[in-house]
Amino acid sequence: MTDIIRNYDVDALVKLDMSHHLHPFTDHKGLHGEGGSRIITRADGVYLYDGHGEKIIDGMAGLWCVNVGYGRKELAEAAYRQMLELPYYNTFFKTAHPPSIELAEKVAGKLPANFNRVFFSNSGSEANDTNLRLVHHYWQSAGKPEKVNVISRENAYHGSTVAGAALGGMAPMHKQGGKLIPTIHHVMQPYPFKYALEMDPEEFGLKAAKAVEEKILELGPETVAAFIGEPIQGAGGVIIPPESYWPEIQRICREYDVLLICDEVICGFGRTGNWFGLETFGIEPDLITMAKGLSSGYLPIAASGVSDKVADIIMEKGGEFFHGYTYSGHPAACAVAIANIEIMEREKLVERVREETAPHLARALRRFDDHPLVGETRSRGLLGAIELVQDKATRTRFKPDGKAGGLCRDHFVKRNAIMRACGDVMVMSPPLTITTAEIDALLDVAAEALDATAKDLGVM
Ligand code: PXG
Repeated sequence: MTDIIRNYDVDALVKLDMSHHLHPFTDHKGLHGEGGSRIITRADGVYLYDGHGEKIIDGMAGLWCVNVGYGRKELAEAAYRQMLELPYYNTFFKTAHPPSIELAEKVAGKLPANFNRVFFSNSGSEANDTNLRLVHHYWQSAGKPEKVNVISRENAYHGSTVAGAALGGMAPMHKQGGKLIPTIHHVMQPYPFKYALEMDPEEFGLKAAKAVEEKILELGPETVAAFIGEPIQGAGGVIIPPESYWPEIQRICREYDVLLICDEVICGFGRTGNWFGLETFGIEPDLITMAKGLSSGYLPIAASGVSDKVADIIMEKGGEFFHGYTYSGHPAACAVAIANIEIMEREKLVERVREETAPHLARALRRFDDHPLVGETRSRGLLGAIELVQDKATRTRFKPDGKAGGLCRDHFVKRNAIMRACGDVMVMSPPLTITTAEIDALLDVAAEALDATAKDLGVM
């Protein structure tokens, strides 16, 4: 528990927020119309507290990131000690500092054996920018500069910088930005619930992977540089691919000499019951994107994992990689990330997810299978989803898209619980420290929220 509990003038803060603060992914007209933001003032374990002292169970670990839970003094102390010793120095121009070196070694030790190097940045978006730049640098170093095209999936989320948004497959983001990067292309996502009503899911998994092969052939394999994918698509709605999907993607990338980028921003650091989602699905990537769980969100830090295949060519060829951020490998953020990984190791959080809480969540979600609003529940590790539909048999959605999800999310909020609505999919991604009893408590709220939503929609 935190020692400092301040009292805030919540109403004044809400007004100031509306006057001066622009929020990410927000319709400000709508927000102001509803009276402004909820002010979160502190947190502990899996609970948040708002300015009125309400206790809220956080089924999203912030934004899929607070893996070790809130209130970890050890992480605050790691930052404090590092700031006193060396608050900042850069890692450009032939310098480094102990935390950046120690963290690079620690992260490389968690990655597959053919990954020995990491490049630091400050967010998942930046790490994906870095990976895209590394892809181009690699192919130029390898003497194949014509390999420039990158393939991603529809509804993927890879960040919000220009490269992040272009790599992602979020149609509304693309509409606001025009065609952001013309060498980035999108194919169908491996989303059986949406696309495989009358098809065997494993057969569908192969079909979705084949879409990548078709795109490679359409563009010309000699022009295709990389494929990027999240092991499980998070912000797209916790889309868990059939088992057949990733092995086939792997085969295709090898056959056409296409680099595979595994975006582990959500799946990494224990979320799927392994240190990385690539272990859960048997993926063997060339580049890995990490952020969020790397520091459990206590300070911003992200990293690109670089395989020997990529690093060796770049190093053999030589020449400067004209890329980096002022805060690449920030000492305090690195110190926190090291302490965060140590907590995960000491408390065996990955094992706990795999052996205890993930199987519990999978079982517990089944209670909703017969609910009139629920088309499917699914989970892997501590990523869970509940699909909301108007018609269970045909999987028809309510109109307009997102209405049912929005109503359901609001019923959660009213009950002091957080699950996120991705359109009409309710998703959860709680801290990895959540107990089975806390999972049950969250799902008890889900039961009430689903019933209330069904009533709103005239289904119950
Ligand atoms: N890749 C993946 C797979 C992500 O989920 C990013 C990259 C970008 O990370 P940064 O640190 O630049 O935000 C993400 C981030 C949501 C939501 O509403 C999801 C993310 C970020 C913000 C909101 O589900 N994912």
